[in-house]
Amino acid sequence: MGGWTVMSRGESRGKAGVQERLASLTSWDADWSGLRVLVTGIGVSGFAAADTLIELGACVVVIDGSVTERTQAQADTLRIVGALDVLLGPEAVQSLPLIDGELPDLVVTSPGWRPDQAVLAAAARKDIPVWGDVELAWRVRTRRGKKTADWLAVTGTNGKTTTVGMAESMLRAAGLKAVAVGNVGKPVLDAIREPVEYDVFVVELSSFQLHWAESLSPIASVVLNVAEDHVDWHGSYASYLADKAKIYHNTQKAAVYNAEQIETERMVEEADVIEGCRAIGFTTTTPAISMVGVVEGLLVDRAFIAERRDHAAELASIKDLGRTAPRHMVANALAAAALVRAYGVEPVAVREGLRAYLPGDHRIQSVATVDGVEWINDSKATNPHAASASLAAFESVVWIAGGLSKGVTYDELVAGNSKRLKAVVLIGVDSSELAAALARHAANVPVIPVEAGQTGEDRPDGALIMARAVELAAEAAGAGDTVLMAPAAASMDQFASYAQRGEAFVDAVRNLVEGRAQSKE
Ligand code: UMA
Repeated sequence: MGGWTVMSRGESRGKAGVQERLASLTSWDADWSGLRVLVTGIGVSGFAAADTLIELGACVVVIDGSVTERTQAQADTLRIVGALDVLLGPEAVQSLPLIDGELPDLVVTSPGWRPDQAVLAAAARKDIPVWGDVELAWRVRTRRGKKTADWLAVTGTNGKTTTVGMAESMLRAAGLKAVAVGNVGKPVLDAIREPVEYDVFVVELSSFQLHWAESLSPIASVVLNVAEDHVDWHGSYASYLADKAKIYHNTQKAAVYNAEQIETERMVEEADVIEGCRAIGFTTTTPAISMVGVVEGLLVDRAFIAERRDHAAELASIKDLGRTAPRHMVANALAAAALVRAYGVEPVAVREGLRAYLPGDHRIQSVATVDGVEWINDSKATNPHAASASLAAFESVVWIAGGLSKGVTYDELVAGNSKRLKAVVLIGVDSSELAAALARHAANVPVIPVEAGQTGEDRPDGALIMARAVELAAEAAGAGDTVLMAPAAASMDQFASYAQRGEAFVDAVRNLVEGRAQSKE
């Protein structure tokens, strides 16, 4: 072919053309047809993203590294509804697939996929934009003939799920149609596609989801707290913080920060917010102006009332939070209150919402008291910061801990709580980091390892491991002690999820209670 070559369609359209097209995709009614999209992951969020894109008329290919009954069933469904292709297995996630003979215009990724994963790294090299499912959700949130829900956004190392639950409850008490979505478990895209006309989404955002989000502009947003977590995914603690800080970007009315954690205030100071957006602090002590806080057992507002210079409005009492309200629960309630107050919710609905809020299982859940020993399930404590908040609530603890450590350090956690520890029962396939921290800072506390017991095909039997851990903890504990299962680590080395780890603990404790009752008969 003398002197010239045939350009593929992708090339002829050119990168600038694709970028321009992507920039125009800011509503459900935009022209998504024929857009070549690669969706990575076929879990909860990948499925929702692929399903949405197919509905929008895009050409969708989905890839996932694992071949299980679940992924195969999801793949079958997506093929039926119109996915161009679904590729499963380790080889499917090694390189960028072609869609209709060309490279994808866009990648929409599931949050669990690390940026250095082979396909995502290849997309970066080829300058192919990568969005998360939440970025996609933001872009399709408006739809002709349907109400557009406002967004209140929540992130933080710990307390996200509680805070979105509390805010949802407060908004509902105010008569609004509200739902908690995002990392809490229900993809935002699912809520958007429901026939319900929601007023508000309370969106829980993980650092992973924030990493892949660019254009969100919530009415109010909060970083509850920050502590070392997910360092392996982000590459460093600094990158983790930078991704968390993105939540404040383009916030419209209130950027809410933790007045007891300077890092969160700095994030607000540095954020590029919408003009007129206010910085609002929350504190578990007396609030300064433009803060919500606590005065004599009452949750009060010095931010959203006209007389805030010398007055505070009562929102609720700490007692409205239930029997035991540790400090971090009060902090979560205040953060939720700040978000909904920024949205115009009246104080009375804050109180009613808190009273109606039922915290989920696996969060400092009292399971039983047997022979003077209280058994607590805090399987949700998947990092040192959460476990530390939990340990701080008890005097003398037999601590069940360990698991997948996510590259964090345990020195501060162990050193700060060594006085409360009576014994430690160690679970986890490799809990050597935690064991080493215990040896350094709590040398005289007995550490009792539970052998992994390779009983399953490729996963140890979680139920057996937990039953053994509970047995060993029962031997170590005496009247007045608390057995606290707050592992400070993720569960996936021995259990399917933190929920399953918690259920295994609850079952084992119940078996213990029944066994003791029978032996007394
Ligand atoms: N996969 C690969 N290759 C990879 C990684 C994953 O093929 O390198 C595949 C898996 O085989 C699986 C799918 O991708 O089929 C899973 O994707 P995912 O890990 O992103 O999980 P989803 O099922 O889409 O769930 C995600 C969140 N998971 C994570 O961020 C890890 C859920 O948060 C969230 O509820 C859901 O989207 C809806 O938004 C869970 C979580 O653990 C609860 N979050 C972390 C936390 O809270 O600390 C951030």
